[in-house]
Amino acid sequence: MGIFFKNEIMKKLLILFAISLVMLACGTQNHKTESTETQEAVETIDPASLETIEIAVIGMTCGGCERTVQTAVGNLPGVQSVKASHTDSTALVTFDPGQTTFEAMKAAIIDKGYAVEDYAMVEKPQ
Ligand SMILES: [Cu+2]
Repeated sequence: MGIFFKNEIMKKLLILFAISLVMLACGTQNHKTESTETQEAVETIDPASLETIEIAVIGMTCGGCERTVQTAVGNLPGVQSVKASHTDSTALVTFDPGQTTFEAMKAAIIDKGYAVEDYAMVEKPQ
């Protein structure tokens, strides 16, 4: 019990030491990191309001095409996940309908050189 207790104190001292090192490192770099901190926008998505649609995307021929579509749609606000498939010619998108629309996704996909036919709602798992 006594040894265990000592180890716990050592562990806490080491953690404190590590924390103070990190704080020192941060303190010396503050003037450099401040300009990039604005990127961290807080995006709040209510899981209950999410919808999933399957978009018919024409023209994808490989994994690279899938990634292009996924990135284009994924960059839209409120999009939680995108799974594109060139074999099925689909993109499965889960998103907050309060923040983006099918029309916005369609425009983003067309902008990358693919065609969009239509979309279908995907039932939420209950
Ligand atoms: Cu491709």
